[in-house]
Amino acid sequence: MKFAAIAAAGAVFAAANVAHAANPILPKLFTADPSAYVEDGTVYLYVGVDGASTTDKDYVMKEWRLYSSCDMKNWTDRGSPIKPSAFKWAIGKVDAWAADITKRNGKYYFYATVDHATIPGRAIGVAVSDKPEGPFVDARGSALVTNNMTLEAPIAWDDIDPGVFVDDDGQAYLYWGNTVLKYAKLKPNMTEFDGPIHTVGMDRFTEAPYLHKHKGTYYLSYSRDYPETTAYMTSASPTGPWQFRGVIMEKNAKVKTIHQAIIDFNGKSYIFYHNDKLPTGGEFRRSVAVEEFQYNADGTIPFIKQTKEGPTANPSSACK
Ligand code: FUB
Repeated sequence: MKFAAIAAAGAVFAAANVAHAANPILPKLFTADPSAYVEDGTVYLYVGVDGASTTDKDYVMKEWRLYSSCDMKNWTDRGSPIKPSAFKWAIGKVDAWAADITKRNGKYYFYATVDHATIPGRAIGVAVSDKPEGPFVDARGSALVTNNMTLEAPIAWDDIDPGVFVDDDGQAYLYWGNTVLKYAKLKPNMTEFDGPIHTVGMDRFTEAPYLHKHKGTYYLSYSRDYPETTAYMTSASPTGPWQFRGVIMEKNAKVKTIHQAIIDFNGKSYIFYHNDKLPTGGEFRRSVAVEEFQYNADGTIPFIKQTKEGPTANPSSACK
């Protein structure tokens, strides 16, 4: 091929991989449970793929996928960094439930909810990679959390939705849960707990705990009630005590879940979530969306409306 033809082919390929997004931001797939990680002026967005048909009555989640953006408007498909089958102890078929990622000591750790093959119920595994785009491999060869390790809620799905956070002093924490909120400290190897599993006594917690820090305050956001709204609490410490601060996003019209992730990127703040707004969307056919917001002067988070437009472009000069 001559240069012009190669360039044209490249442009077509690039266009095919980049979504110029209003909300929902990934219009070609049904996606859910966003987790976002920021590094080098780049936002890495990890989602579970909702593969259910319009008649399916449960989640059909065969893989997690990664998208990246330099401006919060254009999203590049980076493929699948890991599938649930990476966890050999899991059923590993349609169980790519919510996940979260962080970096520690130069490695990337991906905490994921899957179905355990031999211990009935959902479980949490941890996978590791040298790069945010993966590939990720099972870091333990066994589950980090299994359903029989926590007995406060008599359900098979109370050990789901890991939210991982590394504090400025290097200490890492894992929050997770459905119905009952739990957390534990992680050892520096990120694959073992350092001490006991704690529960956080609180009303109306459903799932999707997500811990982040902004200007010295710890924010623990989560899904509340069912159908879910997004609510949050704050504390001066990553382990509480927590002060309830209110609801920041209203429930969806059709889908009962909402699952948020909150980041700062290039001087602005954003919340990812999922809704049901792609055509034929619904309970098991969700779509990830994002909104920009500004913290109030006192550090509280305002109520955030879902929009069709999504954020305006915020190009990062640091993006690689
Ligand atoms: O995607 C499966 C489950 O639905 C997630 O683990 C929950 O957070 C809810 O979004």
